[in-house]
Amino acid sequence: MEQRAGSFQKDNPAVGRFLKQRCTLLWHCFVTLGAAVYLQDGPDDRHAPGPLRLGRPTRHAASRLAAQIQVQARAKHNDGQKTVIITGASSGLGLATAKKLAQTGEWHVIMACRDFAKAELAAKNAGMSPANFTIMHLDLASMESTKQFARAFRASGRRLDVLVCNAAVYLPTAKEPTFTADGFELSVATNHLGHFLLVNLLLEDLKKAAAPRCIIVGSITGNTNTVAGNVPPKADLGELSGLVMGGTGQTASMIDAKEFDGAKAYKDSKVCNMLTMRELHRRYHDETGITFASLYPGCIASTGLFRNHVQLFRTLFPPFQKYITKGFVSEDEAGERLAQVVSDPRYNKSGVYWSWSRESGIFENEVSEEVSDAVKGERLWELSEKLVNLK
Ligand code: LMG
Ligand code: NDP
Ligand code: PMR
Repeated sequence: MEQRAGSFQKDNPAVGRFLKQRCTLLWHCFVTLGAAVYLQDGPDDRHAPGPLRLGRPTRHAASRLAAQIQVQARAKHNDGQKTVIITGASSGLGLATAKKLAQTGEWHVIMACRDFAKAELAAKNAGMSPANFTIMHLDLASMESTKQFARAFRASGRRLDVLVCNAAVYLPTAKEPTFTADGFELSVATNHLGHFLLVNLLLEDLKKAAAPRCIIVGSITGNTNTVAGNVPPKADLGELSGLVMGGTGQTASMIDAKEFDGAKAYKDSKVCNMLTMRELHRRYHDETGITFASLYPGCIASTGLFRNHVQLFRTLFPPFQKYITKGFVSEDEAGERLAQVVSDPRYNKSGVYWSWSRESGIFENEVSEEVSDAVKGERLWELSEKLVNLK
């Protein structure tokens, strides 16, 4: 019977998709009602125990040049300021964090962004003083751009105190995968591989700082030990077969080499982010003194991350998070949280996944079984190294 249903769906992919979507929807309704009852007294964090070719032309070649010229012009920087690079600082969490840190005057924020003009306008609207930030071009979906960014940063002569890997894309409604120029699926390329390459290229720079930190933004939806992490499709890297295929020059749209699912690709990329942080800690913390950490900043339901979701979702999601799960945080509050992890001397513990509860504030959270799988972390590291040509 099951087999017949399987082959029927195979022969009729549209019907299969329709059935799958209806089932997902029914599941959402069922879980929402359950969660509404279960979560009446707080967000689910309280219960937590604790080949991918885009062929995209370099849209911003002129901006990049401008950015580099700007960096060189600002090379005579204020030595009293610490430097933090924040990827994806043109909106949402990245922008809010950049604003918080810049306004202290103690930090010079490198806003590493793919859209120079957007970042410039965002910084202006946020009231950031030009003395406290520099915009540099970085397109994480391109290995060439990432390498160029690292070179340009080094050429600026700045010390690097903290690197924040924050940028991400979420493509839940995509029916087909988009491939980057390097041949990787877009969300894994941007969220994981781009950052993986960037961290590796900037490790030498980080090592030179007095109290360096490297923060990689994770998420609750990548951790299947939570209610949010159990909303289908669930994160699951499987045997990493898609990455193995990538290394052989073939194209796989998912890390587990299964059928493309944009929402899962995002959640998988978040698992990779958290596994990478833990592997960085294991490999380099003792030797370099760098603090590696990840975090779930809360559900910032109003950011641009959801720009590609269906309109109904975008309308219902913020009130759902505010009134039902109570996991909602504003961009400003989430920015405060990330700024804390970047700069507060109390939170310099390495290898940690930070979360916040309304009642008791910041705490060290536990990650899922998959995220704590050190063997998988090491394997992911080795495969990623090959894919981004570091090995
Ligand atoms: C996505 O789903 C998949 O997640 C993704 O994996 C990918 O496959 C993608 O397109 C591909 O699809 C799509 C799905 C998202 O969207 C739809 O299918 C559109 C229809 C959504 C309809 C949701 C209706 C849910 C109804 C639940 C009713 C429960 C009411 C409880 C009320 C309790 C009151 C105390 O799925 C969603 O959009 C689900 C979104 C989750 C948020 C929905 C929550 C609705 C709750 C209503 C919020 C109202 C809040 C008011 C609060 C007032 C309190 C005073
Ligand atoms: P936004 O969409 O507001 O911010 C994402 C940023 O990433 C934007 O600045 C975007 O640039 C940038 N970006 C996207 N692609 C690239 C690329 N190829 N190269 C460089 N930059 C790029 O989303 P959020 O602020 O919500 O997301 C920030 C982080 O927080 C992500 O890591 C996300 O996974 C995480 N997170 C978010 C949660 C939420 O509820 N919102 C919950 C948990 C984690 P552009 O402006 O040009 O589009
Ligand atoms: Mg989720 C129980 C608490 C909780 C929390 C804290 C989140 C966070 N979500 C929770 C529950 C639920 N969500 C429930 C019960 C449902 C079924 C209705 C649900 C649904 C849902 C959808 C369809 N949630 C989502 C989506 C998305 O498309 C978002 C996503 O998965 O993006 C990858 C999302 C999120 N929920 C969250 C958070 C933080 C997100 C944004 C994801 C992220 O950045 O990781």
